[in-house]
Amino acid sequence: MIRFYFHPTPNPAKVALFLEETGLPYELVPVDTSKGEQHAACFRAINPNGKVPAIVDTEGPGGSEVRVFDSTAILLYLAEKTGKFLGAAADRPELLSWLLFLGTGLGPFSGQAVHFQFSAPEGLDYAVNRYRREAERHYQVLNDHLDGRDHIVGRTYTIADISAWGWLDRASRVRKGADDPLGPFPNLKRLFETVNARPAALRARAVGKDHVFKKVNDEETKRALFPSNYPPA
Ligand SMILES: N[C@@H](CCC(=O)N[C@@H](CS)C(=O)NCC(=O)O)C(=O)O
Repeated sequence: MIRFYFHPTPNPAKVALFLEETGLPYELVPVDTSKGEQHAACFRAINPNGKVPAIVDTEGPGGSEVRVFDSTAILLYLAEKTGKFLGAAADRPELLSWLLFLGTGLGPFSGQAVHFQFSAPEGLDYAVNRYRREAERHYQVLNDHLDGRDHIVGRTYTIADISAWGWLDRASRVRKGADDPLGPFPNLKRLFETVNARPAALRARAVGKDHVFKKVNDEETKRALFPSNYPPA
């Protein structure tokens, strides 16, 4: 059994999509990051970085219980465990390269672009430009790579495509104000729409819907999500 520590945000969404694609049995454990539940000692024991997603696999290597944190690590771990969505062995160098490109580049720059356009105090134009344009530059790199390709790696759907879906889903926030946020990146748009049309993507979007997550962005939420800028009172 997999325990899946979840909040309805882009990095957990990647794991939700993988789990729904494979049908691996899992138990959802909501972590309300707007309430600060990611900082609880019991959750830090599972992810010392205090972020979602994380999983506990009660049947890990050798039958032992293991934790895995960080969306890219979880995708790799579960793909190796199940043998699904890893692509061809000959393409492993490409798979690792694109997974890390997404996990350390496209994702974090997208996240910071959203932060500076929606959550930071106004007037920080340099930061907005820096992160938004870097996110767009990553979009362009992936868009160019996808020219003439249906998938990011090899000829099949892999965890790289699953990983990309998580943050591409937030393109309208990354490119705030754009009418068609993926329009200038047609290959990326095609990839997103292909993944998004999969039945598992519909199920992944429904994950956690029966849990009420906090929506209000008050002082408690700012302290929970941005502790370096909003230290405890
Ligand atoms: N590198 C990590 C990043 C995880 C991450 O930033 N998660 C966000 C949600 S998408 C989170 O937990 N935010 C709450 C917080 O930062 O306190 C991953 O890919 O899993």
